Amino acid sequence: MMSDIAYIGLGSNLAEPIGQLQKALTTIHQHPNISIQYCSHLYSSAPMGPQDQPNYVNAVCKIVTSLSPMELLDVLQAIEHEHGRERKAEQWGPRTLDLDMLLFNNVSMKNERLTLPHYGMSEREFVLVPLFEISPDMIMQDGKSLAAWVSNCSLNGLKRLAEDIDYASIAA
Ligand code: PH2
Ligand code: MG
Ligand code: MG
Repeated sequence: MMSDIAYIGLGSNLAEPIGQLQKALTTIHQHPNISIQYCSHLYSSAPMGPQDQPNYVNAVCKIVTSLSPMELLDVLQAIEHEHGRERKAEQWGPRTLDLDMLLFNNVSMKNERLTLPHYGMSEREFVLVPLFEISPDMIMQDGKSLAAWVSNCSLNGLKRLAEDIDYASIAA
């Protein structure tokens, strides 16, 4: 039964970012134990971290799954790897594809591979705004509304892109 709910943040700033996200969503949805329920619009965001890298394309999707958090992490990292992601020493450097597990039900956990909820969410406009688009009524782990988190976060020039995800090809 796919009854657990998770939110995934997608990001790319190399090698045709929109195509990277489109392809990643298709691959995620093809997994027998994962189904994509909604995806936000695509956003262009200024790089967090080193500034000498291209802008990112970011989005957030909501999935249902029968996988555990660690199994889901394995799947997401395998997909990053298939997309030519190289793990580099530089923190927050450019990447072809980043898939971050933001939330998994109401699970709170921390080990050397995974922290839930994702540790950086509250300061990242490129996570909060797309998340708000697909789950406007969400209450966060500190008891505040997602709407309050969004209004406390600097938007840093975040822009919704005109291009949309092609849902027909995800579900094909
Ligand atoms: N991801 C990073 C580093 N910096 N900046 C933006 N705007 N969007 C990202 O997804 C992003 C980033 C490392 O995961
Ligand atoms: Mg990330
Ligand atoms: Mg990551």
